[in-house]
Amino acid sequence: MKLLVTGGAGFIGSNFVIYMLQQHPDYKIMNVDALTYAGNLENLKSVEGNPNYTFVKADITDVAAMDALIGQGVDVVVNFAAESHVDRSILEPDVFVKTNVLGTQVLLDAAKKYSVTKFVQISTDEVYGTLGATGLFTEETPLTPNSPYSASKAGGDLLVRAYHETFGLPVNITRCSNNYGPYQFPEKLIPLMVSRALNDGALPIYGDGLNIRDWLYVEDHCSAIDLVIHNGVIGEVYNIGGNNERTNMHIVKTILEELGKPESLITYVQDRPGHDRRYGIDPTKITNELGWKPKHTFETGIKETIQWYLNNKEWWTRIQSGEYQKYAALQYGSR
Ligand code: NAD
Ligand code: TDX
Repeated sequence: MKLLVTGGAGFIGSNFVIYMLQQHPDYKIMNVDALTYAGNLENLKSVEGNPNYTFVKADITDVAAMDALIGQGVDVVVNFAAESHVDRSILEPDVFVKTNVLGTQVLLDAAKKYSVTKFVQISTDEVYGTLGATGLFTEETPLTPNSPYSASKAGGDLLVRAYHETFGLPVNITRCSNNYGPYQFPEKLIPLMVSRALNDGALPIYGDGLNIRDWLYVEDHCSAIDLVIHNGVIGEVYNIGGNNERTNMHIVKTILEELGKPESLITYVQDRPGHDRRYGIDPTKITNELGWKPKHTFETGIKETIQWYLNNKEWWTRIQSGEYQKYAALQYGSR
């Protein structure tokens, strides 16, 4: 099988490339990534030189480049490439629409032209909007995105659906909850808090800290996508989540405890505009229909993750010293 993975130099994409080369050593994997601030080829050092792995630097909005790549006998396209950070989407929504909506459509056109056997769109639970105190997101929950990021992801999802309905393109859409694990860019909650705590910096909690996210260890996400590629029923959406709802405050206190740092580092800052209160995924469909089961509990996953950031300080220190500085200054000021 020949897979085109887009955004494979990012957090989940690079974990997925590594996972797939381990699980399916005979598959050919082509990774296309524009290497934005979030793309980092260092994540893929362990697979460099593998004859079944190739990397191409290109933008998914580039029609000619995507045509040339997918025209090389690609069987399955897995689309991870996206602008992925909610806070950045509030600062500059335009690039989110470009990559997440237009980029998806460019890929869909090439996938249709070359009749790929499947197009898998990696989406997010954020397209469902926010939950109150009760209930869970199912695949039937209406899309009511609240941020420019989630609206752009919903736009991409709707195009994927439309290419299936209109042109018969064989597609699946996966919508997962918050991922955590190795190689996550230190702008997202867990790596941000670990890296700031290690430097004895302030830990910025938005609002009251009681917003809830449903955490999924990245490797468990990868195993779910692998199942969807092989066994997902064409045209279907699959929600992926590990039943790990936690408040942000719980996450931050766990990190502080694990690192032996004081709670006095916690700093309440202005809330994120449009901040979704609670996400919670109902994974019944993928569990019952595809037999997916996560391997990690949150308690083991978070410990392994914190340990990874402790062991790989150079990785995140290098990232934080580059382009990231400009964003951090805008988002967090001098704190
Ligand atoms: P990430 O920001 O770490 O990585 C995104 C990758 O896409 C980067 O390597 C970047 O260089 C690349 N990219 C961006 N724009 C591109 C373009 N125009 N052309 C080609 N490449 C481009 O993101 P992530 O956290 O790994 O998320 C991957 C996917 O999973 C995204 O589609 C995201 O919406 C989705 N998702 C993420 C989470 C999460 O918790 N991280 C949860 C649910 C869904
Ligand atoms: O400094 C912070 N302080 C804070 O309180 C940051 C960065 C976040 N938060 C809060 C906001 C959220 O309630 O922590 C929670 C998690 O924030 P993020 O890590 O930014 O993730 P989230 O907004 O939930 O979105 C993530 O999960 C769904 C990914 O970034 C998306 O790509 C994915 O679709």
